[in-house]
Amino acid sequence: MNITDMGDRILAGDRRALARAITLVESGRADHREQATELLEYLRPCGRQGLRIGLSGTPGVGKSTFIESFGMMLTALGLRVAVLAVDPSSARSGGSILGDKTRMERLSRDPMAFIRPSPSQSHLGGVARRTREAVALCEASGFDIILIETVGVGQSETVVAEMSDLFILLMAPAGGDELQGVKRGIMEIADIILVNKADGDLKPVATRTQADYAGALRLLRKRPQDPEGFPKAMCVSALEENGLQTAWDEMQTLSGWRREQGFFDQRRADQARYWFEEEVRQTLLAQLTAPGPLRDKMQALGTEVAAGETTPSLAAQEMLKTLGLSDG
Ligand SMILES: Nc1nc2c(ncn2[C@@H]2O[C@H](COP(=O)(O)OP(=O)(O)OP(=O)(O)O)[C@@H](O)[C@H]2O)c(=O)[nH]1
Ligand SMILES: [Mg+2]
Repeated sequence: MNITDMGDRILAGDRRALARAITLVESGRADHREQATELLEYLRPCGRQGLRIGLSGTPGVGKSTFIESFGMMLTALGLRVAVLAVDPSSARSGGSILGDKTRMERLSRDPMAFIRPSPSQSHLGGVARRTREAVALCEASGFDIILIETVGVGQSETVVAEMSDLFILLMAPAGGDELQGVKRGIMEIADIILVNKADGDLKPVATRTQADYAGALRLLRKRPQDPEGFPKAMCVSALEENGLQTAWDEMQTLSGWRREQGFFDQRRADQARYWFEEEVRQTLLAQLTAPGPLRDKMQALGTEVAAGETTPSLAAQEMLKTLGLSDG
């Protein structure tokens, strides 16, 4: 299929074309990269925007269950929902969502939904780019909501937050000790904390946990991009489908306010700049570490520095000169 054809089909909402295009952006082959770039450029002027919702939480907290019931609620409202994932580790074999298809059985059969397992392996930087491009493809294809899931085990939350309009943290009901274990940095990027499993025996614990998080959020520095009352913590039950409508209402309130105040577009602009800079950094770094004359030069200079034959600064200057750069 030629690129213009593929682009037109995506714009027309053809799911198979979308799936093929995502495969294209996931490919590492140079000719595929070129085609992917061409395709994304072809689609860019369409200007379609979805709401990008990042979702993170530790293994077992209920992300898949939540996406299934939240996604079903959204499609019932007439919204088209795409689900993508950023999987920080290849440890979970074969992509998380695919193994989860049973948990998202209804959603994966819903014609209003599109579920894409995370691209396997590779470093987080590569996965980040491919996911961003997949987001762009889903938007061009007319999806209203793009859910981007990640397991909360480290850096991947930041990666997902940097490509989301709203960042949702799913938490388990827990005692005070565990609450302390939540990294401050993660709390600081959360827009809404949802304490899941607020049902059955866990309900009282969930309510206390929610109050604890609400208290912790109030202690954080006020962010300009938040209206009164945000970020906030709420209880939900993904299993019993409780609190999902309220959570959606809050997400709309927040994104609506940010749109009106200009923070929504500002955030996307900042994110675009961030990813541009990140890509330059990563590409430079990749050139320095991939086998070749640049890496050889790095190693040779490193050996000289280690042997005391030159200083780190002088060697760095020489390396930058080799790259056609200088530190001024
Ligand atoms: N009681 C209760 N259990 C839930 C709820 N949501 C999920 N669970 C259960 O928690 C377990 C883990 O749920 P998942 O949805 O697979 O969690 P996950 O975050 O996707 O887990 P990973 O994919 O391993 O990171 C399952 O046994 C679910 O049935 C809930 O709202 N209430
Ligand atoms: Mg899961």
